[in-house]
Amino acid sequence: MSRQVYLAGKLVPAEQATVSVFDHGLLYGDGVFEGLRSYGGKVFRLAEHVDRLYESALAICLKIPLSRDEMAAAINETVAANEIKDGYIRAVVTRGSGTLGLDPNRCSNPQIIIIADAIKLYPQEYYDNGLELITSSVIRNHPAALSPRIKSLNYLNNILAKIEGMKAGCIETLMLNHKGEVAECTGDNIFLVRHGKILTPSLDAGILEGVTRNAVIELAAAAGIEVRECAITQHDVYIANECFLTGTAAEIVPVVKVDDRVIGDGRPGAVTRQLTEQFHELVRA
Ligand code: PXG
Repeated sequence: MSRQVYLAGKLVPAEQATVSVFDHGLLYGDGVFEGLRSYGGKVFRLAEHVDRLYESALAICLKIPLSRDEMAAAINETVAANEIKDGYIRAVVTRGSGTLGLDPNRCSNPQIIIIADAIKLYPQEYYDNGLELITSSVIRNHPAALSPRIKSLNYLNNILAKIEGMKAGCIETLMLNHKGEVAECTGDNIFLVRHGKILTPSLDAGILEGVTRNAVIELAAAAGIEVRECAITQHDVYIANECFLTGTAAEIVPVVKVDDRVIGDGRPGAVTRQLTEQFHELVRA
């Protein structure tokens, strides 16, 4: 069976799923997207992802020509048509095809694309042993320039940081904000554990409000672990007992070294392991 991609209101074979070279998503990164996961054919926190997609679109004055329910149905339809059980879904809304000028008003209609694919996970080794991060010299976008709350098609900020990390042999990279505080990684949120309490940067650090981040905060609260959303410095990271990242693709992945400093005892910590177990139960529920 050939892969089916949702494009312009219907499912088409992947080979025929093409967009215009005049699409402002391509010309200017003018658009928004979501990355979602399905477990056993059911999309995890679909409503939350759809809400974030519409909030991102609202923030860039992009009116999506579907209701939220219709978008959710289109995502489910694409997952079902591809017989995806444990998969990865990309939903993209671009400004649509326009002229070579910036003017978004010259774009006729937003383009909606939904792709459902097999999930490519981090190697198991990272979950077993933890990963190493460096801090990037590239700071996260200033919220007054392009808010990191918007999941836009402009990911160059993150990609530049990722390039720097990959050169240093790191699969993820820590990004600071314009105030020098810890913000997030290129495609994952960050958490610390210190003295049994969980710390994570607050939204006003200029980060994406991760769906996985919110799920982990709920799981921690349910387990009676205190979670503080607050300003975090690199120093806080270096002296943490545990560190882990959260993201749709990564789920929860332990971090054991940052900028050559060993975190805790250099092994994935007990709180990280407990939350990982709880998260696995949640997604399989
Ligand atoms: N921060 C940023 C900048 C992200 O892009 C997260 C945090 C985690 O959010 P969720 O909602 O996923 O818990 C993200 C999302 C990829 C890829 O291919 C990464 C993300 C989304 C889609 C694809 O690496 N990260």
